[in-house]
Amino acid sequence: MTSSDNKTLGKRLTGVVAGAMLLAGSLSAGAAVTIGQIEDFEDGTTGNWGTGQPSPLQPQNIGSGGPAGLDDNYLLARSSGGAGAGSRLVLINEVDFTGDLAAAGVTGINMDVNNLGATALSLRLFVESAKGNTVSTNAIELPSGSGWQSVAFSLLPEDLSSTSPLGPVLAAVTQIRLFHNAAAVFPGSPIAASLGIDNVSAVPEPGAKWLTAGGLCLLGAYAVARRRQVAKQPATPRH
Ligand SMILES: [Ca+2]
Ligand SMILES: [Ca+2]
Repeated sequence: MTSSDNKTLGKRLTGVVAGAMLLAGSLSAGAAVTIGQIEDFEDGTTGNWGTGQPSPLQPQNIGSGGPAGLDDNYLLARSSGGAGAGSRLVLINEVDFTGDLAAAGVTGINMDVNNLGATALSLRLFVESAKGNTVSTNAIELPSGSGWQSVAFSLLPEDLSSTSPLGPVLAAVTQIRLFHNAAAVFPGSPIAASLGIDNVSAVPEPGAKWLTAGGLCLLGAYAVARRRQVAKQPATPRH
């Protein structure tokens, strides 16, 4: 082997190791929440959303009629009202929004929702961890026949109600639930409901927005400075 061969081999090995590390990183990241992940239900599955108890009304993937219309799959969740399994509207996900939300920079979950039932819904998120739980302080009110609406569930501390310290809860999330209740407590009250959801995504921390805002402030300051500089110059007569 020449020295040049050795160098080439070294580069190849470095590439292989780097590739393996990237793969390992992406595999472990796949197990927890990541910014930008989106569930559009186009694979025909329920996208890891289910009901907690043996409900006779299991969520269903509907092949058409999502926000984009024809051929846009969405998930249909139903509840019966009354009592027993299936009486409450709830969708549980134990896969896609787990782990350290704070470390992942996730501070909200956005989705499209459509109230296909006859009763108005008060939608909230319930976040569960081994260190306690938390729930949306304010509901997203969705009237009957709402059509598809894009809604944002905030996971910022100021938008959550919790008896447990929020830090540890959001650092070790084991599942989230989308549910209906007029009050900020889980579980919700029984209701006969029919709810479509689609395009469920994890959204980034406002830190990113603050950065943008900071950048805009700098730009604004620069613009003001420029205007002042321009103003100091003798006015050009208009013709
Ligand atoms: Ca879809
Ligand atoms: Ca489709």
